[in-house]
Amino acid sequence: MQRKLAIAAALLLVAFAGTSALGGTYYVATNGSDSNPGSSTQPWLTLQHAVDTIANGDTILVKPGTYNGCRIRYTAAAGSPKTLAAETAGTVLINAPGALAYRPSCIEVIHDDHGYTPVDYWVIDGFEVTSSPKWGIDAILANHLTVTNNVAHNNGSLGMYTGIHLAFGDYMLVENNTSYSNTEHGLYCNNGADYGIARNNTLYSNGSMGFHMNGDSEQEGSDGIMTDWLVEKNKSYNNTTNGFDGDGVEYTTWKNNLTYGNVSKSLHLFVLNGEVNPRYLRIVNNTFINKTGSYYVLNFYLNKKTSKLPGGNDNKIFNNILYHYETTNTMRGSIMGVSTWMSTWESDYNLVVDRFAVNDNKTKYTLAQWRSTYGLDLNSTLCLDLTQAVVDAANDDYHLKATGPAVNAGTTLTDVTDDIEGTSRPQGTAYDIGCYEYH
Ligand SMILES: [Ca+2]
Ligand SMILES: [Ca+2]
Repeated sequence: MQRKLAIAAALLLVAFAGTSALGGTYYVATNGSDSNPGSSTQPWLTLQHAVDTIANGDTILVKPGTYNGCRIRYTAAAGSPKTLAAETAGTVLINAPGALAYRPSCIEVIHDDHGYTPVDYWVIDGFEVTSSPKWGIDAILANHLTVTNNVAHNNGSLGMYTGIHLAFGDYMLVENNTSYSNTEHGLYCNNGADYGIARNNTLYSNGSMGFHMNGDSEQEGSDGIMTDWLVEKNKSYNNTTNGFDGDGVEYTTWKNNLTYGNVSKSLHLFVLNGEVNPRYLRIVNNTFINKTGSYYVLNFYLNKKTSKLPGGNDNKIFNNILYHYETTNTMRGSIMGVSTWMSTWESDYNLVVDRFAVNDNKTKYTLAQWRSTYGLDLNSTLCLDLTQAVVDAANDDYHLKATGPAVNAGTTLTDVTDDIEGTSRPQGTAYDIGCYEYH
């Protein structure tokens, strides 16, 4: 009987999916009219009319051209998303907020100016978003939001604002976007948002971080903790502060990511606005390259105020390239830890320079001292010349050299099944270190 019930439930799901697949498709074009029916031959004119009009399961396709943005204010439903998409990715430029903008940002997903009412299950796909006074794409309490295939650049003329800013919502998917030269961050997910995925985004030359994650307990409605994110296959480079960070983040994985050329750290884990110190994190198979003048590659930070918060425990650091160009400077290095947290950590099979520290550089170690003091990185590989490990560091090609020290020098990780380019792991005799598997 139980099996029959399960089959019936499965059939219901199929029927439901079939219904949503039959949702209507509507069009917007620069020569359209909002009094048209929204068909391909009689399209609408404005994005705002389109997003206000469609029903659950419907899709809006925007024809090539330049448009003002919109405020998405009505929710969709599980199994019946509403989609706002460029008919052809890269041919639709949105370079100003819409008439109903609150924030103002080019594409807003927010019900009202309080943001207390969720606007869920939307898909935003394929737009070039630029020249916003504040944020480019900007969502406040949009659960199950998908933001994909967009390019956000040169946004934030009124101050420090982010290309793609997604606050409060759980289960968000941010995939295949490029965000560059915005006045603040490339990608910013915050206000306690949980269960998100940031995958295959390219984030560069932003005024602050590539990807900023912030629990942000100061915002009403936020629990101050970012729980259970997957951050994978992203590239974050040449940003003005850090490549990645996490403020109040737990149970989160960074894997197969690449950083280089960022001004401060590759990955910074701390509490400023969050409510939990970094705990239960997996930092695996990343290539993190820190340039001259930057701080530690992987940096954990605890201060007097945040020492009253829970966390800091059970972090795992495997198979990463943690390279710093200043291999002899005692103020920079591969990992900055926190001494009171590290008895619960595991760190090994990384490619490192000969410098580690704890407690914001109060105590510094060589690799040998780090091993004997904490028992970490016993099988890690010392590398004082990156050109031995990667193909062409001077031109930012961090694929591995066949004969380099990172090839087949990692450990088997069952949650890392491929590399940043989709090459299955392992190739050869063992896992490689870093985001690229040599093949
Ligand atoms: Ca949360
Ligand atoms: Ca290998």
